[in-house]
Amino acid sequence: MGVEALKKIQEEALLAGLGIMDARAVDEWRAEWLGRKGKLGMALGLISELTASERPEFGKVGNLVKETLEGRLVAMMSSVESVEGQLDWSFPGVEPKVGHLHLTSQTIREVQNIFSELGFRRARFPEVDWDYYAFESLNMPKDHPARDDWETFFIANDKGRIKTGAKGKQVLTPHTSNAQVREMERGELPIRLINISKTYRRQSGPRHLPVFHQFEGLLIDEGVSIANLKGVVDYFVKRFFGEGVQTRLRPHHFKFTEPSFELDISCVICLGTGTVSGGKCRICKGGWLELGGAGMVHPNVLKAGGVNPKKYSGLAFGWGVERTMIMRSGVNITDIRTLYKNDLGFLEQF
Ligand code: FA5
Repeated sequence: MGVEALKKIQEEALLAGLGIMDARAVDEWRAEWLGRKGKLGMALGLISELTASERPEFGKVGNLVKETLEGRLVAMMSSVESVEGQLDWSFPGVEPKVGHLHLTSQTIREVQNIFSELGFRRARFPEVDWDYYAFESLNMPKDHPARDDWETFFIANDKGRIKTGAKGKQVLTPHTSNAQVREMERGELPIRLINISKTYRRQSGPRHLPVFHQFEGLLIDEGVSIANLKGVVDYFVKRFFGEGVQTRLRPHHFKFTEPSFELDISCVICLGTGTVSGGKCRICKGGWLELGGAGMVHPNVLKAGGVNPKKYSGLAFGWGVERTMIMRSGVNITDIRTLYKNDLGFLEQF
């Protein structure tokens, strides 16, 4: 036993003291290193075994080590006191909150899964796109009044001017139909596509969101007919809303489909009867609910995408994710904007 052993004890004791945060551990540390039967005390007791010439040096180093460890003990005690003054270590812990996906994300996944059962591949396209893909290639020439229906947001440059390029103005996609020609341009046929994306319109109200989601289906192949359209929408509606729900194609007009339809489903609340407990159903108007637009892809749109309309035909549909999910829940959300108010009391129900 020599001075090196004392220095080693100091080093080990200081190391063992690192990170001590509570009074009991401080006390244990004190007993282990500075107590009467502690490691330093035991080592100092061995001085009697040293020669007379070794003892003065050993005694001097021993005192220094003792002072160092006592100084550390005082420091540990005061830091534990200040921490324990603020924290009650005996207090039960707080369980971390585990969240879940937002209702919209849940619905998007479900829609994607249902269409994948029919072989539709999910794709995404730019949400900041050119006028050409949002409108012009969809048989909606510049200044066509039908464009006003989409109430589009345009992107301005830093001088406040609308950004333009070779494919026209830059827009926030007002509908997911920009997927149509973009997908055709990839040059792979046949196409079975489901595009689920954010869409943007200058609208806000109880039934309108400025940012919402649509899902757009596109099927292009040889011999695609309205019967296929009815079959695809029927499959989705029965999987999503339930076996008993009926579909109806109602004539409508879109520039990019011919013929065009609005797709209605029988009301999930009154089961298509229009009445609940003898009174008028408060959800639907006469037994039907409007889901969204659909139709057979216009030959001009096929041509814009480089697809020969004499050989191929296609079906397309585009519906709002939020409106579709609200219809199913039967929850009478009187204001669609409730979905995005981050009200946990509301969101945790789903
Ligand atoms: C369209 O956007 C067409 N592109 C749909 C289409 C695609 C037709 C392919 C034919 C072929 P429309 O503007 O009707 O159509 O919008 C479709 C659906 O989006 C509506 O039925 C509604 O469910 C939803 N929607 C539209 N605007 C809003 C809004 N501001 N907030 C929430 N949902 C909306």
